[in-house]
Amino acid sequence: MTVTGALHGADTADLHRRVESLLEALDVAGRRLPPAVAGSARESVARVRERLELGVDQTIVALAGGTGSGKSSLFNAIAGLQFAEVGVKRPTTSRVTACVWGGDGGALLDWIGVGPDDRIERESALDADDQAALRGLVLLDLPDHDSVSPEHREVVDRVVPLADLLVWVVDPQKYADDALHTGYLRRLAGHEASMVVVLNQVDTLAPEVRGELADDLRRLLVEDGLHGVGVIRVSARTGEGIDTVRAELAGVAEQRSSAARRAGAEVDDAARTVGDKLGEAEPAPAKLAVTPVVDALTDAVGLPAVSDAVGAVVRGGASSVPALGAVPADAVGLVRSSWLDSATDGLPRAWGQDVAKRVAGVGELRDALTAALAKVTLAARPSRGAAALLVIAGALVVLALTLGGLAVGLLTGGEALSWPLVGGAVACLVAAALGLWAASGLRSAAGRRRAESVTADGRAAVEAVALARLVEPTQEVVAEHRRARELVAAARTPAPRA
Ligand SMILES: Nc1nc2c(ncn2[C@@H]2O[C@H](COP(=O)(O)OP(=O)(O)O)[C@@H](O)[C@H]2O)c(=O)[nH]1
Ligand SMILES: [Mg+2]
Repeated sequence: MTVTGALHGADTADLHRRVESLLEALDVAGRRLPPAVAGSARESVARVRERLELGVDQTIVALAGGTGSGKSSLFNAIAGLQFAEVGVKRPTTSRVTACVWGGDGGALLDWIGVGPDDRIERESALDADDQAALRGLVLLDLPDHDSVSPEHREVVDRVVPLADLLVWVVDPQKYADDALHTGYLRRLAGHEASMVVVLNQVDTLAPEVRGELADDLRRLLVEDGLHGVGVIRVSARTGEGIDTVRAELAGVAEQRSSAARRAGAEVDDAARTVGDKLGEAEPAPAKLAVTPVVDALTDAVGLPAVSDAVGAVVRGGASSVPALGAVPADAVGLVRSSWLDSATDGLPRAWGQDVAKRVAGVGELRDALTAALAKVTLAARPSRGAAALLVIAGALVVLALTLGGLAVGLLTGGEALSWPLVGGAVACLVAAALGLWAASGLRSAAGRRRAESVTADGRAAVEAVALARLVEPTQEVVAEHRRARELVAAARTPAPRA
């Protein structure tokens, strides 16, 4: 991805991050996005990526103007170097000279078309402090705009729109030339915000006429339709006004480059278009709750009645073990469609359709429910504890009768009434009654427990099917929607500038 020599700083890195987020959102959303939207977002991504290869952290300032206005002299004065050739008529060449502060900007300069011998890097260890304000700046000395060669004008026309700031250099002799105004400046109307005009060679003017001339130039600019464009009085020869120009350039270097802003706007546009095709939020968790599904399905198969019947067998009130009814297809269909209604609420149509495709169909659901319910144990037999108590109570009654019989036998034999025998018989009867009472309590407790366990087993079987075949596939789609939405939001959010 990285192009050797390109100055890839924070703005470039942040735009890469945003582009990757958008691409991931496109991947996650996949076919659920309209193909035209996804396609145009991918085209934007490709364009932005291509531009990012050059890096967008550098700000470009271009010096433009007619032959002899002093562009090259100004270039040298700003750079503090004698690099651009002064007094050379550029109509003979379409070469652009560049000075780069803080990095060589290789890829960007290649792209602009600056030859290897026409670039210089500023900001050495010695003068780093001096030049730090211009870090990230690329200063270009353009071919003369008044060149007769269309090829050279082409260079100017191509580079001017790339510039974060266009410095138009005029001199006192030619600042009012009609060719300059009608041929060029008028075409720049609308770009005032990224433009400044330098009135150079003011050293050739008497101090008292400098202001007048600058006013006249301002008036002409307004006539050109260029409102509010700054005019800076400069002498590249004496250095007058150069600090003002440098301050202007430092202000530009500090800002985000227009390439970064354009790329950011393109990413934002594309991400917004994608985001418009997503829902604002996912369905609330309550809409994805499994309990209502389990309630409806267990009712449909008659689980409550079956649980009660199993309990009755344990209580001893019934003898046959009932079976769970077949799973009715219409009930399954109803449960499934109301699940889809609730779980896809607020999702865009394509996402809702995807949920419907991913969850089990009615037949599959019904088969799975039947299979799961078949494994629920419904076997039941009367409580053993209660049966044991009944046997003991029966034995106690027999014992009481025996003791009573003995007492009666003794009486009829003429003996006195045996109180210990009578007492024993009564005690056995009381114990037998207690045993019967305990047995009935035991039976109903066991019946209740068994009924509850059948209900729990039946619900668990239905819930397992509902989770695996309805809830989980739905949650996958919902999670993908959330991820896509968050990625789009990330693509639209630039990191704060340091
Ligand atoms: N007196 C004076 N001459 C200048 C000034 N700037 C440039 N020149 C001269 O104007 C001529 C053209 O300058 P140059 O920088 O080559 O202009 P360019 O064609 O726009 O690049 C050269 O002879 C320079 O020495 C200035 O501020 N004052
Ligand atoms: Mg020149």
